[in-house]
Amino acid sequence: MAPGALLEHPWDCAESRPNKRHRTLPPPSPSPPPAADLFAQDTEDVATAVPMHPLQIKPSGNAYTATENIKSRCGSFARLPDELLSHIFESFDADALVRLGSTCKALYAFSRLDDLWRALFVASPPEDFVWRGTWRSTFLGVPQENIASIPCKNLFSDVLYRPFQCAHTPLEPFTSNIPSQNAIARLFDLTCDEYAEKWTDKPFILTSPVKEWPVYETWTPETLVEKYPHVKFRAEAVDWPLSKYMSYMSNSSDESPLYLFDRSFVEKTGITANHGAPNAAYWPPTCFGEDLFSVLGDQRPDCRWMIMGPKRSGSTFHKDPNATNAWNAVLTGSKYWLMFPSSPTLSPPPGVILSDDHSEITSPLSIAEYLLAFHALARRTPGCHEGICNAGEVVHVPSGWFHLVLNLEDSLALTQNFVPRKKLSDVLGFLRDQRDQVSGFKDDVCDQAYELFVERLRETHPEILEVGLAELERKAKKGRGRWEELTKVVKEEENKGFSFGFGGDDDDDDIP
Ligand SMILES: O=C(O)CCC(=O)C(=O)O
Ligand SMILES: [Fe+2]
Repeated sequence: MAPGALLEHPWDCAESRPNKRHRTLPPPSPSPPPAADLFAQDTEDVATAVPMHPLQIKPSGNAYTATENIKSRCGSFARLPDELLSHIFESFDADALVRLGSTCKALYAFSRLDDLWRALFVASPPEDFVWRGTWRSTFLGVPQENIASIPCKNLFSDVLYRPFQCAHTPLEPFTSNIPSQNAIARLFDLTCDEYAEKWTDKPFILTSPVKEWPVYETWTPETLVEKYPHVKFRAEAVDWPLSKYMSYMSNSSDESPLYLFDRSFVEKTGITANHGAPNAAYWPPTCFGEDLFSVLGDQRPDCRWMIMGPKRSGSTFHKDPNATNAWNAVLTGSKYWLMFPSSPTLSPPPGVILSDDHSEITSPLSIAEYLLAFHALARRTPGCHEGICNAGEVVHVPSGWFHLVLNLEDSLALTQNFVPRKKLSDVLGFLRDQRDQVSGFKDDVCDQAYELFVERLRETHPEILEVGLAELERKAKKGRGRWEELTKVVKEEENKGFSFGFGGDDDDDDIP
């Protein structure tokens, strides 16, 4: 049947194209349109491996060849695009969702979107609960085996199908066969001098230091849950006892799995993290040298986290805070890293949009969605670095680099952010000039972080501070020099009676 055959009611095709604000993929139609060629290779490889949707929902494109679309049977709601309908459902409470879901199959399918139930759970987490495999079952307190699954045949919706597809698309094709020119360097270890001279601005993986740590091979999700089953750890917006998080880890299929990211794990587990202490459980790889933020003592910004998550969890593209460098050590599992350098003259990674002041980074909502839409292009983009960090290895993230991280297996990792001597000027510049983006400090320090850091460095490391400030000044001059160079061309042209620079009556004095 021709695509037009279903258009008897204009609202039948209200959701003919996915347009969710952050969802950027073309429809997962049975045969991808030519515009999808950038990622057709990857998506074609994986599309066949996605299982049937449990409610038998199909992507929107299938409506073109179907004889019926059951969305047309949900009364006035049928007039609304799926996108809008799902937004409206976000404002309903559990009772309204259950009631609406019992009126017809299409609304039933909308009411089953598990992200709606995740949001309800997070907004008012029950004091006590049993994780039951989905957010809906957990929130309603109904065991999975008592939940009916009504087939919704002839329902075609990308809004409903897409999260399921992203949660079940195999991701290995994106993380394997890393082109040699993109591969992050793998090294046994580095000396402090080698790091300072050659590696401070580059990503690399060290294969040796983590294997010396007492927590390596003794800290695993299983040993931790045995020791600390009732200790609550932070996982995004919720604090869950570790035993609950572990049952979530082993039995869930969220598109973006809840990620445990706890900054107080040292205090909660009672380990010693001080370098040099006789009973230290781990320590920063020695090549990174002194962390200059340590001069701030307990006024330093948050700097260490324990990270745990199931396969397919991870971090979407971001830069680390306050222009710090970071290391990220895998204790169990493995992580795929995708990184890009950044500078005022470089474009952000494909699929990533920066606000004018660079304070906000927008990219597809989930890692799977990013990989499906942009990975092939990212891989071909100059500056792309990729690598896999296995258990017992540590990756170095240079200051200011964009990075996306995907757990290839259930993983446990420790990470720390630090200020190496070579990057002091960048951190000073960030604290001084991007005050509204400074983060991780306690509230009473945040506004004065630059002044406090300078004061402490002056007391403890005056020569290093001197060098850092001189470097900052040098960079500022270089920046001004470049601006003058650019505007000189305009002025020369103006003197000749012609201007292509800013047009009309623009006055250079107004330009900072
Ligand atoms: O292990 C991960 O998911 C990456 C963590 C990360 O990038 C960070 O802590 O900034
Ligand atoms: Fe990061």
